[in-house]
Amino acid sequence: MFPLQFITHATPRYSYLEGARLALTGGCRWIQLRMKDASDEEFIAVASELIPLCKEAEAICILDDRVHLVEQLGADGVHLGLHDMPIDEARQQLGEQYIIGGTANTLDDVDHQYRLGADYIGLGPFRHTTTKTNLSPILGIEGYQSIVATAREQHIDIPIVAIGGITISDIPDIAKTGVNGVAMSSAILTADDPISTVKSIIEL
Ligand code: 3NM
Repeated sequence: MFPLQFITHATPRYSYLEGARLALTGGCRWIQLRMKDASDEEFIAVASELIPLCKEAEAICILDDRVHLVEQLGADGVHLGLHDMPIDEARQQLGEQYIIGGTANTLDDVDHQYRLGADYIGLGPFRHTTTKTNLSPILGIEGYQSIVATAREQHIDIPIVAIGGITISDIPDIAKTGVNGVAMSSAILTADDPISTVKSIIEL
């Protein structure tokens, strides 16, 4: 079983909440609520419905970026990009009981986020994606191979999750690079049957 994180994204077909609900129904047990351009008010409205659903499913719910809402909403933690609040500062605010993830695009970023105390790394992008703007350079399989191998040599002992434009057919090759899981959005939301797609990914 290869762990899957689902990243929310609003599409013409599904709202943030509908997408997350499909992922949970398919068996995904890690949802990152990402609503980049939304106001806190909009974010809180969705999170207030999503977090109870995650708790019922015994799934982790991580908020993208919004450290200030984690405790108020009862989320499990926060994911921080390279230009968001530094991980050590978020840790000071939230404490050890919350999960804090960090984005990385290079080995230096992985090392940096690890030293600041991240619990896991989202390393990407694997390939081009329109789900995120201001995308960093693409890593491809070779990028993961080299970054993961060097990180392990340097005893940077932290779960690394691949992200960015990943489709189900990429997963076997990505898994071989030594990453610990994948984070996906559009490949699930644009699938003919998102629920069975999630099931297949989890069974891989
Ligand atoms: N972060 P999709 S790529 C949220 O490279 C996010 O750090 C990325 O969605 C990074 O599976 C990305 O639709 C988008 O590409 C992931």
